[in-house]
Amino acid sequence: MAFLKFMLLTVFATLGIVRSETTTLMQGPSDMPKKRYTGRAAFMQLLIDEGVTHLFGNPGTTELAIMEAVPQFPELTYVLGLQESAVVSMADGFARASNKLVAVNLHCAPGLGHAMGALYSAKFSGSPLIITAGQYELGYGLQEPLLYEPLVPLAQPLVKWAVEVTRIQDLPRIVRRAAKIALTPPTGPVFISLPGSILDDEAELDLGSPTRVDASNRPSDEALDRLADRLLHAQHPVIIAGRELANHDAFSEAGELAELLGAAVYQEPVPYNARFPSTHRACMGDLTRNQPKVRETLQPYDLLVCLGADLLRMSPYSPVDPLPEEMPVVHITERDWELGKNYPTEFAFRADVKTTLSALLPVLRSKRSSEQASQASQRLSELETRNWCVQRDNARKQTSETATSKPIDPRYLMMRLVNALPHNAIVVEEALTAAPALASFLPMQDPNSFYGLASGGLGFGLPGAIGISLAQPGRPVVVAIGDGSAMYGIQGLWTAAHLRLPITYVIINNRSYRIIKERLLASRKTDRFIAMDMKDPPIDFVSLARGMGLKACCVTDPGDLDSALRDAIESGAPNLIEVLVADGFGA
Ligand SMILES: Cc1ncc(C[n+]2csc(CCOP(=O)(O)OP(=O)(O)O)c2C)c(N)n1
Ligand SMILES: [Mg+2]
Repeated sequence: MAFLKFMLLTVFATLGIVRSETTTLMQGPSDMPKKRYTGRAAFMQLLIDEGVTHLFGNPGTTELAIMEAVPQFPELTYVLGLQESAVVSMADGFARASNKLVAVNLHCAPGLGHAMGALYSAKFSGSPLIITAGQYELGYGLQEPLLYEPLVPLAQPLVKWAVEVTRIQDLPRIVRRAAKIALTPPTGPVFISLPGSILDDEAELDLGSPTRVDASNRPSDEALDRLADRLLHAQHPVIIAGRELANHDAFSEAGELAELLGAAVYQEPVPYNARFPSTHRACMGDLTRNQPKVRETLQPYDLLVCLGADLLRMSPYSPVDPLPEEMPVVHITERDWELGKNYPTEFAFRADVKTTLSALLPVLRSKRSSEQASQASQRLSELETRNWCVQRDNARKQTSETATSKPIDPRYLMMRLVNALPHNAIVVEEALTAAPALASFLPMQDPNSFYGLASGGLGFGLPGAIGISLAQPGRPVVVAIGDGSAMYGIQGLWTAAHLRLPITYVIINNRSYRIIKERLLASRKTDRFIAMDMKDPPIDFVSLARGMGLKACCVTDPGDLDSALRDAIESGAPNLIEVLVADGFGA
């Protein structure tokens, strides 16, 4: 029948009639070769077709159909996490370190519930995850069995799209659409609820093919021309370098922009990733999230260029606005939501930061007068007297004075940790009160050299490092993590050991939530610290790690740090080093 219709339409088309229908018939899904699939096999095949290589999960009864299919699809590696929050953090880490689509399979409502904090972080980082969860057979939920709750409304607030499959025939369209949505900037997680009856159903299906939206766009030549004039007329330009520079491998373009303009460069306040090479002579380091300090830092400048960054995303409230009054803003980002979100923006471009800079640089080079060039080079010479490298030298001198302090000074630990890193190491940071010291010693190098606590939601770092390691095989991963933070994702230790990943966990153990104490003292002027200590009993991280199959040791003497760190990193095996550090309040 289909053949007859095809022949007829071909004849009509030759005569110039119903041309579009013919095209539809030849290219449309209905006439593509169909094959018989179970829902579970179609789901797995669709993920593979979309380029997914890893499925992170934690199985239960409602996921058994998937678990039955897993061995038949060896192209897709199943990674087991022992709690759903850890599962999503691992997937988030993989996505952040690869920019690739990643799949997750969680256990119905309680599993998705466990994962919500990690899903918040994945949303914050814009990780392209297809999160799925098993659901009861369609209709059975009405009887309210154990573990039942509708899943779509649970996931909805934290994803770009949430849907339940209600017919096996929709599975290809849903997975294809989910992949397209997750990967189209602004990228982010999506959610699919998979009822058992769909996974066990069978049908003739055309799986279709992926759609990728080309988002490598740039402003028009005319707009770039105006932008170049604006930039060259600034007397004191400053650049905020953001995560998109790392995601799009645009460090050299951003570096050249800084050179041409003689602009200071600050890394954006959210430590998503490396953002900008620290050893560039215009790099002034991290902008911080202290509003008065940010305002004071930016005050001397007369033009703010926000490159692939969020415009001054802060954390705790302050009555002081971080952006100085009347500061003109140029903002280039692929995330249109960020443009003009909090501040009026003179030039707002929704564009790919690398494509845009590549087109802008030649315009700047040709337009820049010799006077502008000499002013830019004067500004660069001035920046070189106080840039990140100069600040690092000062921090090293100051910190060396604490070399023999006991308990170990956390800043000294950070200095030794950075010193022990091989050139290709990746650092994962969830270090809270030790984070500023780490930032002062650790040079951001290649775009994959660093991943920080971006969303503020604790629990990413420990399991996130597993996904990062899987996405960047061959690179040693070192995790600098607070004792409090480590406990939000501790189950990840087992997966790191199970997969024998080259990860060294450095637990900065001050036996407390030091940052919460400091904030209580600073903002509420009280030192009655309730529920901020983990001293009674103390947490024994060495036993925890050994209990989950990692090598582990505890360092109390600063003189033992170098050898412990080197041995652990060089072993190429999963390791944990617990370091007892000063708690900041005399112990
Ligand atoms: C999911 C989550 N729960 C609670 C918090 C609140 N919180 C922020 S920092 C912190 C303490 C972190 O302690 P630790 O990792 O030991 O670092 P330290 O402050 O001691 O340097 C807590 C509980 C949070 N940010 N996220
Ligand atoms: Mg602590």
